[in-house]
Amino acid sequence: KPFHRLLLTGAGGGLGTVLRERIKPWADIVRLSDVKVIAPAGPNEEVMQCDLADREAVLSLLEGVDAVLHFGGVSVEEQVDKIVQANIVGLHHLYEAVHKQGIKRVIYASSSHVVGFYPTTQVIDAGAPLRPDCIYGVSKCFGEALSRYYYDRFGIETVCLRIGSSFDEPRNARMMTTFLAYDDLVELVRCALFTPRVGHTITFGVSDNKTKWWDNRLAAHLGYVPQRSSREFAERFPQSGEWPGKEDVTATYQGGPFVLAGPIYKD
Ligand code: 15L
Repeated sequence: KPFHRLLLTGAGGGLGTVLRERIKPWADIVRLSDVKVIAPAGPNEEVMQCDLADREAVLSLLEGVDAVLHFGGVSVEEQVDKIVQANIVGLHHLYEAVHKQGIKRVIYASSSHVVGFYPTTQVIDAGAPLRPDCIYGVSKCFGEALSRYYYDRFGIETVCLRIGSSFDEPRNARMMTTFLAYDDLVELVRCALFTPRVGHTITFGVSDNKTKWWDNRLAAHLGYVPQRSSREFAERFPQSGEWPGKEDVTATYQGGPFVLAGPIYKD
């Protein structure tokens, strides 16, 4: 198989669960980690419970690993402290360990919320200045910057996947534009992992939906061609033809409802 040992973090999350089943052909051993308890290891799997904020645990987690699919961390707007621990402190632990172990490539689950304050009337590419729409989005900007640094300084390659909305099907009108079908997610991860030279690449994770906010030409070298589309679900949200609705502030920005969250503190 192409890899001896692949690490998938966040293996108990929404996308981790999908990937766990689908990446098996790529490695002799898939190491799975999550902060919570997940289903026990099956054949050719290893399970290691790990809190990204725990430096020693992360250093051990990366031992013997050949490439990383980093889907761990906080994935929505949350208490600022939790986001900082997992997505900032924890991500630094991860890259420190990647460097120590001589690992050459990371696939980083970023998010479209790094640019969620762009209006829905605008099409942007990966060169557009960041406009995060929440603190969670800001933490993902940190991940894109940190991975850029580790490439420029140490030559560690990262593909940042600015994932739109990856679910079994679009859940609201906005997701008709941001939808990333699971099949396309797996294909995008495959392209990110197997393209020979990626340097530091930023790509939008989106299916071939009818409405487009994101131009992926700057990541054309990945060879990702989505096969699925939210068009398959067109009858579900017929009103999305009139998108964006003028009266709905969450339809004004690409980030949708995330733009309204505001920082969340403990007290
Ligand atoms: C994200 O970044 C979240 O991780 C996911 O749960 C979705 O809400 C998605 O964005 C989205 O914008 O739909």
